Amino acid sequence: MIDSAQALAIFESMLLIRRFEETVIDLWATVETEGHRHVYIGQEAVGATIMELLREDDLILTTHRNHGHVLARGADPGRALAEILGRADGFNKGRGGSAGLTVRAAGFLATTGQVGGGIGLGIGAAQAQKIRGRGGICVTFFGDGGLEEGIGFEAMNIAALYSQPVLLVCENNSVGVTTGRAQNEWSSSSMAAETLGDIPRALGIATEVVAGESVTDVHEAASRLIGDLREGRAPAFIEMRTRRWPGSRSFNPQLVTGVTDLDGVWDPASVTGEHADWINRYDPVIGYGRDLFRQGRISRSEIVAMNERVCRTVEAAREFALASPLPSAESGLTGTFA
Ligand SMILES: Cc1ncc(C[n+]2csc(CCOP(=O)(O)OP(=O)(O)O)c2C)c(N)n1
Ligand SMILES: [Mg+2]
Repeated sequence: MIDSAQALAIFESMLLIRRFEETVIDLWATVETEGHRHVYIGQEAVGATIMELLREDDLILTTHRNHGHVLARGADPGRALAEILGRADGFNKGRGGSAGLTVRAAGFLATTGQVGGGIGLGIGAAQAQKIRGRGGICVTFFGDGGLEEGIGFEAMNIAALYSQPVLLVCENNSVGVTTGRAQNEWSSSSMAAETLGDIPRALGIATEVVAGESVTDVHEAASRLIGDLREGRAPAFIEMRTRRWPGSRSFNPQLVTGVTDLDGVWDPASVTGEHADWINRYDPVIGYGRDLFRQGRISRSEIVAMNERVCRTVEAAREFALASPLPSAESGLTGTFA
């Protein structure tokens, strides 16, 4: 069982991601900004739990759907939001934006919007950790779409051949090609393999499939595999199966489930409407809140206080990001080369 301090830290981190992403969607509708955004709603249990298990010297690679990973690692929400809005005070001076948000000081080697690219970069980082020999590992997060890319196969083969300390975290939020089409939804990958885990398994990589909305299941599998990696039993692959948040089914995220109502934690009957099934079965924030509440590890008033604290943090981040200027036109070529 996860100890209570760690459980509450994971829950607060998930709630922070949720409130942050709700704000991202709101700002997108109300403030003029460039580019697309991919939010982490529905996948919070994965990022928040894994980050809680990492050491400071571990290295991380992430994707276009990175906001949750960056926040769960403890990065400043104001600078993260400024980056998403393309502002000068963002972590990457506004040049990375939502899909390129990265924080070197927090161990993110890179964030790449090239689908599957982080798998290739991840094995390089893992090799560096192996040479250092201090038990550090690399975690590379990628979507189910990453496995369609040639680099994914090549990199996993090398990781297995060289026993590299890399945790390959495949966040599978796809509805599946056939069911997706039937429901007029967008599937993010089309694989010939019956399950995604068949691919790393064929290379002899330790492989697990986990219910990605369950902190308990993510924690159980990830803590065991990370322990194995640190002791040299490497590499490892986890398929985190989540049920795509209904707001991410269309190309542009929409807050179709509304601002998350935490009453659903202590009063399940209050969850009604078109998306009640997703909230009751697949919403990781409501689900973990219910677990902790039923176990008596957090009270209603403690959840309310936690939510107020998180909302204050996100409100301060919003003010900081909106007060930050756009990068100057003169700086347009800084950092580019030809
Ligand atoms: C190499 C490459 N091919 C295509 C794209 C266009 N693209 C952007 S997101 C995306 C789907 C990604 O699916 P997945 O990796 O499962 O991530 P999800 O958005 O579902 O979390 C694609 C194909 C890209 N960014 N990079
Ligand atoms: Mg996907």
